[in-house]
Order: sequence, then C-alpha cells, then structure tokens
Amino acid sequence: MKEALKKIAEQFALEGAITSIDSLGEGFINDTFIVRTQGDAPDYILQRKNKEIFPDVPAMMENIRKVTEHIRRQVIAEGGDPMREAMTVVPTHDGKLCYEDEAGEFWAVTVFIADTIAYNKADSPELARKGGEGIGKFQAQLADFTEPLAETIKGFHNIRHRFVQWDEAIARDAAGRCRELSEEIGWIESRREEMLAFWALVENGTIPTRVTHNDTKINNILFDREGRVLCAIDLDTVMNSTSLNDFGDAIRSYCNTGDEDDRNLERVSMSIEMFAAYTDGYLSQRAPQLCQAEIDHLAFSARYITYEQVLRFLMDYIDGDKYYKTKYADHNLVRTHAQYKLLQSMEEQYPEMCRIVRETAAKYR
Ligand code: GN1
Ligand code: MG
Repeated sequence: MKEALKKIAEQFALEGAITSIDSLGEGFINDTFIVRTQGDAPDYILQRKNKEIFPDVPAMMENIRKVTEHIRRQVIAEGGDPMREAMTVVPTHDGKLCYEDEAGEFWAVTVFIADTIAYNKADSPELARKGGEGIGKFQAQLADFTEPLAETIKGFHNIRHRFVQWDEAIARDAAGRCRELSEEIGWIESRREEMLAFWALVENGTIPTRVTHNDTKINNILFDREGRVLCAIDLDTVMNSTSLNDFGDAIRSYCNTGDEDDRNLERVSMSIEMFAAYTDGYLSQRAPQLCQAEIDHLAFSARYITYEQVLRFLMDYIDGDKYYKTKYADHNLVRTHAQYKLLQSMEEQYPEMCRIVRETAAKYR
C-alpha cells in the first residue's frame, strides 16, 4: 500500500484500521481507490477529484452532501436501508467534506456499499428496465428537494455553452488536427440548429429544470444481486438541469449494442428492445410527475445527449486530449466515431422511439 495514500485516507473519520488501498473502476475523470479496513468496520471509497474539471471541489461536495442526506431521509421514511440505498459522505476529522493535500489536490471519501454489482454494459432488457426504474426513483426522491445547488461544471449539458467552447476549440486548433477532421466537424455543424432549438425550450421554461444526476451511464448505478437498483453513485455532477438528460444519457449507455469506444462500428447500434425496457422502467416511476413537454421530448433527449457526447469527444481530440483519460493515441477519435454511429442509429429509429414513449406514458399516466 502506498504510504502517501494511506496518509490521505487517515485524514478522514474512518472506522477501523486500514488494511489495504487499491485502484478501482473505470472513471474517465477522477482517480478512485478502495480502502479496506479491519474487522466489521465498513470499507471506503477514496477519490482524488479532478480539479482541472471541477473548479470548486468543496462546493461540489456540499451539493453531494445535501442530496445524499435528502435521499437518506426518504429511504428511512420508506423503511429502506439508508446505508445501502443512499451514499454516505465521510468527513475529515475536522468536519470538512474534502481534504486538500500539500500538492493542492482534493480528496473525498464515501462509504463503500458492499455486495453490489456495477455493470459496464446492460446485458438484458430486465436490467435496463431496473435501471430505468432506479433513475426514476432517484428523481422522484429529489422531487421535493429545494436547497440551492452549485453549478459544479458550467453549462454541463447546455449545448449553447458547448458551442461556445466548440467554436473556440476549432479556432484554436491546438493539436493541429482540424484539417483532417472535416467530415467529423460536418457531423456537428449539420445538427447545430436542431440541438439549439431543443435547448431553447429549456431556456424559455417550456421544459422545466429539476434536480438531476447528469451522468447516468450504467456504471454509475449500483445494483444488488437481484438486479435491483440500490442507488446512483458518482454524484459529482448533480445539479439543476432538465431531467430529460438523465434519461437520454442512460439510453446512450444501456441501449448501445457495442461499446462506447468500439472500433468495430458494425457492433454499434441502438437496441430498440432495450430502449423500450428502459423507458418502461423509467416511466413507471415518473410518468405522472412529468409535464407534457417532457414526455414529448423524452425520445429526442437520447439524440441530444449522444450528439453532445460526439461533440465532447471530438472537441477533446481537437484540443489534444486534455479532458478525458485516454488509453491510446486516437482514443477520443475512436469514441467520436462510435458515438456518431450510435447517434445515426437513434435517428433512424426515432419515429419508433417516439411511439414507444407515447404508448408507455399513456400506460402509466
Ligand atoms: C465521464 O466520470 P465518468 O467516467 O462517470 C463524464 C460524462 C461522460 C462520460 C462518458 C464529469 O463520466 O459526462 O458522459 O465520462 N463526466 C464528466 O463516458 O465529464
Ligand atoms: Mg463514473
């Protein structure tokens, strides 16, 4: 075990002596470790939060504390197990939600929830249905949350803001890659107006903003061994936005027949069967609370978020791979192509997606 990591973990109010610390998971942003402890004490998740991406880590941790405490109260009121169905933030010995080390890096700890499964791919419609139910429940638990939340990443799913960054990235052409990317850049430009038209509905209030997770890919959800969702993890981006994005981002992840970074584009498409299953689970929890404009744009939100992901991966490639962790030289470009293939598949199946949403909403309203 690295002594430096142990020293950091010891800043937090942990129960039990530390026995080991190891790397964990597949996150693209933070560095994550599991801290094992002796005897019956819980184990813990220790994370170095990426301060390049999250400019105000203490404010982010304050968001997470507020939201997880609210969920904990709901779980207790419903007779559930708050240690398994809510995340628990562990403060430092002096009561802070994160620790800043000598190098200026920010660290945070949560209780590790044992005996759970995190998937990187949804392998059955049943799992997709449970995932939809789970995020629907997460949103329902936060429906009466009224405290203010900090905007941890400015304009995170705001495509108007993304286009400002995009235009700057193209003008800068930091890695000198733009001249080889005219086709890919065209994919973004040809859809600019329809994406802005969708976002205008959020800006003018037609589509309301709510408390949303904003990063609902499947490996950010913990399942129990029966395939039931315990809770959503990775709450770094919990903020006020349109809750449609939580649906759209989950569809991008659960319904992809290939991998997010598949080199073999023939494997990549959107499974309409998985879409129907996820939609059913989600609307079983949310249909009565959503307004008509939200129902009407639910299917489009999958295109919106997948498009945004194409843009973000391509923009990072243009910037010289500064944002996402990459495993090889053109990883962000491979991701761009794979997500674009998924977007095209959604566009082809869009009328069918809309029909499924309409019929499923009618069933639960
Ligand atoms: C990042 O942190 P992680 O790996 O769960 C990213 C998401 C992207 C996702 C792509 C803060 O999620 O927005 O959709 O990668 N998180 C942040 O897989 O940018
Ligand atoms: Mg994650």
